[in-house]
Amino acid sequence: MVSDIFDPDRWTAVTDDFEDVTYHRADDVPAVRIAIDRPEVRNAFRPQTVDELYAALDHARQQSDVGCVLLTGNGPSPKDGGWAFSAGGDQAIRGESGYEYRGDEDTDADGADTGDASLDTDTPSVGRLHVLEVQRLIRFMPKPVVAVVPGWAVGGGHSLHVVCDLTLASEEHAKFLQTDPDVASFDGGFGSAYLARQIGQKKAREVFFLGKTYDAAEAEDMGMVNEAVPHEELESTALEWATTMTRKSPTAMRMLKYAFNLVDDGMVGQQVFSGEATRLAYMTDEAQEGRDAFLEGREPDFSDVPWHY
Ligand code: S0N
Repeated sequence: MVSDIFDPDRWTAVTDDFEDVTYHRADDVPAVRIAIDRPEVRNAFRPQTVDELYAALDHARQQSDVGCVLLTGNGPSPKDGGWAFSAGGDQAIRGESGYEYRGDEDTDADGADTGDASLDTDTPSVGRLHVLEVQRLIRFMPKPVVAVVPGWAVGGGHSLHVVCDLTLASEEHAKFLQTDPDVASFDGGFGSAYLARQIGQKKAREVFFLGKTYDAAEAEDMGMVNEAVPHEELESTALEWATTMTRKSPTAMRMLKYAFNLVDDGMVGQQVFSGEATRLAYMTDEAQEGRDAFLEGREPDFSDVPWHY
């Protein structure tokens, strides 16, 4: 079961190939729903989860008829009925230099190293925090990504909601907690610095240094959640948001997202914003005259182009 607040009549699976992630496309809205599907461990992510998240997000990025991504966690847990967006990195398989394995090929069912993967060419020999690649994909996604938080958002799971463009939370079950320093981990990027942009330096330091748990209403007051809604309305509200956003100008939405990013993203932000501006410029007669002049071996004639003011 995906989730008991998920309406199967409104969605079609994009793929059934993933083990840790479900990926659906809405039938009546140009939006997709990508969900971590490990409710029995509060949707903690192992490397395979991160790989599948990345693959689904990258697929969604490339769909020119998809204008919004909903990122969530399936639930409730079959063990105890608990809900989660994500409890971050799966601590059961964390190695000495990070999350070391990809796939199941050299681990047993519990993730323990069985030592029989010496010739695996796609298994990195050093740990790497490739969930940061997922964060960057969300950050640079040319369409809004909404974190739909049905329960716990903790550690690296908290960072994932922070980096999303908007956060919608379950009034009854959403809980926000940073345990990074408890498990000797630290997201010094978007998870903390961008969080401080959202809720201020003092509050962001409190989130990490005191490790308090905040409910949806508190998180909304702090400015890291856009809205808290009754649990049973979470998925339908997310689809309403997707409907609203996907009716707007795709170009304006993309340029606005990159403009919001630009102030914090330095030269990379400038590069991304400028790349989109160049794409728009290429559509003008002026750009086509420049191209044609080169191809025809003549000087370009920009004399008809106004110097806008
Ligand atoms: C989420 C918590 C608060 C839920 O508590 P609750 O409701 O009492 O449930 P539990 O009984 O504790 O949990 C239910 C079952 O789920 C398992 N489980 C929960 N979280 C994890 C986890 N992270 N890894 C593995 N298993 C998990 C429980 O063990 C339990 O299983 P059973 O039923 O078999 O006993 C509570 O569970 C909690 O505090 N969880 C741990 C949260 C945590 O510390 N997460 C890791 C934080 N660190 C990271 O995420 C790494 C970050 C990272 O890699 C990074 C570094 C630098 C830059 C970026 C990142 C990044 O990832 O973003």
